[in-house]
Amino acid sequence: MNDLGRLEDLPAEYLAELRALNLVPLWPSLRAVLPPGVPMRNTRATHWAYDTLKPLLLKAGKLTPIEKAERRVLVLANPGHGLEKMQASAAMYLGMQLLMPGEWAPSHRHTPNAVRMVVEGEGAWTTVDGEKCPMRRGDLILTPTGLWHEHGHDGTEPVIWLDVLDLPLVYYMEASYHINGVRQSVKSGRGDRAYVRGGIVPTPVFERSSRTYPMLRYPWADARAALESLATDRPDLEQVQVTYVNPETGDDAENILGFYALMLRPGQSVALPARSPAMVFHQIEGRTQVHIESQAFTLAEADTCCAPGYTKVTLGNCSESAPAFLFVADETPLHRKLGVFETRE
Ligand code: 1HN
Repeated sequence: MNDLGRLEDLPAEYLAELRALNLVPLWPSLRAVLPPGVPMRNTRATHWAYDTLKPLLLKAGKLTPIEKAERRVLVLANPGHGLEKMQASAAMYLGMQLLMPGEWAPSHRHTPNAVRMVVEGEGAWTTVDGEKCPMRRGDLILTPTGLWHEHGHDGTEPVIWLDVLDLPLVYYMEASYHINGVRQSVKSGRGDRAYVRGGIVPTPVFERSSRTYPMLRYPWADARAALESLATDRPDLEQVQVTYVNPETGDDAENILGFYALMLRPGQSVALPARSPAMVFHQIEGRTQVHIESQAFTLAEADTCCAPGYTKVTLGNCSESAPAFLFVADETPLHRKLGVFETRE
């Protein structure tokens, strides 16, 4: 590769003249913005252990009342991006949110898309677009772009969930904003019941469904059962994985990030090829040994980690007798829409 001219090679007065006119020479920076073969990535393989994070989140519950926080969240920030950027990867934001019994996180809507993966506790609910979604461990609840959402808690123990948003991307696009609302009135009808049988979907007789997002809650019991059925039906299948999709269109559940559940058979190890999107892994059940290039983490239950794009990842079930279950989020829908998605062997 030929060397290109450096900024220091140019006369200072010439550079000053350019700067005064808001002009910049490309060639000194060309290799930095367009590196050979593999992109520059700020995203670093990072592990957040739940047992170290949880006491600090509970402490936030004591230090900051919900009225002073609106959303009481500790952000899982990737040090490669700088902690203040609050990014897990280029397009993904992760946070652990705490709601105490009796608390209410008021209704609002915003341009970034969000999902919640429920980690711990009973009795909380999220109302999205008038649909009251109970929150139980392992459930995935969508709050897609523009839909009103609020959280409440009628139980007796703290409830904690993982938020995944495409906030870094939407913020970068200068398209991130929110609007505050009032308490929603709950409408009848629940997508998780109406769409409970894959392949058999409600057919409106009098009018077509006007909902862009017909299913907002994906119960863990159904996702887990789908994985177990798939593992039994396809003993040859190496990657026992399901995708959370819109049941009417078959497209990804949201526009920008992709969401999946993965089962590792007892003792199984799976090598994922290097793909362009960054990935997030959250342990729902069991323990998983994760290798991301030269780094290794053991994901215990409720632990979360992320891997940069263009990087091989190996997942190994630590148990020889029980399956392990993981929730996965990635940037695949975004990369496919932009035409930059690739897999490398
Ligand atoms: C948000 O609206 C929630 O509604 C959680 O629970 C985390 C992080 C950034 C921006 C909006 C929520 C968020 C958020």
